[in-house]
Amino acid sequence: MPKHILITGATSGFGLATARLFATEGWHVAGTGRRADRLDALHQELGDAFLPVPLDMRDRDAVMETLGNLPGEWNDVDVLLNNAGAALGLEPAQECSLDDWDAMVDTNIKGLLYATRAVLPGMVKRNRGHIVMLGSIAGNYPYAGGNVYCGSKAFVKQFSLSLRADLLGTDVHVTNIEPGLAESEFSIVRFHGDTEKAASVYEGTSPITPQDIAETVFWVTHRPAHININRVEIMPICQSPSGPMVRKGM
Ligand code: NDP
Ligand code: 8X3
Repeated sequence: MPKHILITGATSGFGLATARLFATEGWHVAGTGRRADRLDALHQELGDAFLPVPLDMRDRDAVMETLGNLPGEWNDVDVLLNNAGAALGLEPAQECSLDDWDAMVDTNIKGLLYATRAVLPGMVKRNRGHIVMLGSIAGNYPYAGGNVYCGSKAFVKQFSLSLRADLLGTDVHVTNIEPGLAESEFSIVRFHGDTEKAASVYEGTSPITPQDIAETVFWVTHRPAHININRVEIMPICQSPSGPMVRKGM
């Protein structure tokens, strides 16, 4: 009997690479995304091992109804990968678009909460399962222009740890994966479709790849059942944490 992973945001980047890896390893993969054409293409590629679930994670009723009632065996979710998310804009807070802020809060925080709430009761009832979050180093280290994105990922980190506390006494696992610089469509989305600006982020670097993250998701979900990987922070070797900034001449 194949195991089941539900991946939010399977149309691109980390989610897409994870869908491919888990399907190759014999898992059944349900994947959400707003771009139904990409979900259909993945369905063509992976066949019956893939269930396309077109969904906007910001739509609370649709997420609760759809992810809480997946068809047949698909509803016994072994792993939920809370991956759908975005950074929008890199302006200082006083110049940011409120629409961008709303979209980040609604997707990175609220969408993740809805998916978790939809799937968690079944996991607790079955007394098995694993919720894997795509947090970020942005939840650990602030940077200029990161404002709400950093805040949303700090929320994901603390929510993951709090879930562990709520789930104590069950065999449901929770892990927050916290990548640094990684190349996907992330920066194209951040810069609202400006592909040149997005490419410049990765120029002269060897960033994390979506495959690296897929392998990390696979690793954390294949540890012995008696342990829980709470957090995994990953950077490319060309990146390091930096300390607080100093303004001189004041
Ligand atoms: P991509 O932009 O390549 O992929 C984002 C995915 O999220 C897409 O499948 C997209 O699907 C989905 N998504 C976004 N908004 C919604 C929504 N409202 N409803 C449903 N799906 C949505 O980025 P990454 O793969 O890089 O990002 C994946 C996660 O990893 C995000 O949470 C991101 O914050 C995090 N992350 C990324 C890093 C990076 O540097 N790339 C580093 C650290 C963390 P669609 O557009 O079809 O709806
Ligand atoms: C993505 C990594 O540093 O661009 O979460 O915020 S960063």
